[in-house]
Amino acid sequence: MKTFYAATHLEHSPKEEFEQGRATPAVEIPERVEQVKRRLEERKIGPLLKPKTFSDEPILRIHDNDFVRFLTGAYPKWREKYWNDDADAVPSVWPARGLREMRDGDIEKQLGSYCFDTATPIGKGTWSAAREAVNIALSAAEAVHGGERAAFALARPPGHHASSDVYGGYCYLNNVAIAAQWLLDQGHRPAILDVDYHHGNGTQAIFYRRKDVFFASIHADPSFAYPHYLGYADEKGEGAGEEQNINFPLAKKTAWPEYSHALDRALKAVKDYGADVLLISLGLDTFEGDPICRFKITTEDYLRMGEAIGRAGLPSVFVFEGGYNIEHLGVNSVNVLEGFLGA
Ligand code: Q9C
Ligand code: ZN
Repeated sequence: MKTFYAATHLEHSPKEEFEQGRATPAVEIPERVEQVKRRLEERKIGPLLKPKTFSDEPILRIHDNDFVRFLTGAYPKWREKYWNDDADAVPSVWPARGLREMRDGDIEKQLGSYCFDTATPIGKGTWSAAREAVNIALSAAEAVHGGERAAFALARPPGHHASSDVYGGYCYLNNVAIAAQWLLDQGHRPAILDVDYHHGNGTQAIFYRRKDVFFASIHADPSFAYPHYLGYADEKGEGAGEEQNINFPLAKKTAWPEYSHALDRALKAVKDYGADVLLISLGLDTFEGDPICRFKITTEDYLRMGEAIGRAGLPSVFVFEGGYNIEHLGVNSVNVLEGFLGA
């Protein structure tokens, strides 16, 4: 299996995020992708390739122009305002009910308008890394479009929490949505399966009123887990997108028996939709040893997860998302790919 990788992500290296009332060490760090890269090399499952550079056009099929322009210039603008400080850009005030949403002007207004949490800092290397992650996802999509059975986009920052004009959850541009749209534009019928521990709220929002991209997500029930405000079972799509969205919110401590049941149902929905290409938002934060999540998926289970996805028999684009146990992340990720290849 071809993997696409670029070193650009190393420059996106957040030091801390803010949650539970305080600054905590960042978990979405460069070492994540480097661990997976090392494991891929160890297991020799295929070549590691540099991504091609795509134009902005595929990004603008998903994201608003003003949002992309904001992200491109946010860090310099922040630095200009806070020139005697070196902290990353994080919002501190939001246009909640009763306030006016104003996307232009002062960087503080823009941050609050475009970002939905305090966990997603913009630093010096953030934009170039997010932009390159899109190249990586598109290169993997292009490989599959060209006839490969599967490809792996080893990209960070992740993407599935970002919608057309809002970022958050360590995500800036929605890599998997951009790749799905690109495949659609080449004449495919794509479906997205999101197995990250957290609901893919950005991806869901992007395709919620559309019938041309199917979305299935298996995740921790948002009644207790991030992103809290989306990902419930009654969200089934709207308008033209009715019944084209399916959520499987699962309980704390979910282990393989219950997980695999949801996975089988999600894959059946993808098959019933008649997808001819599958994109997988591959988060490994369902792991029993993940530092910020609460599922009980084991290293062995990831082989079975890959096999189940492989049995669906669809050309597949794996796009890297979350997963924060650095030590086990390489083995767990590559187990999914090896399970897939063995199916
Ligand atoms: N106390 C991804 O996995 N913070 N994003 C959660 C829990 C944000 C996760 C707080 C989690 C974002 C791609
Ligand atoms: Zn996650």
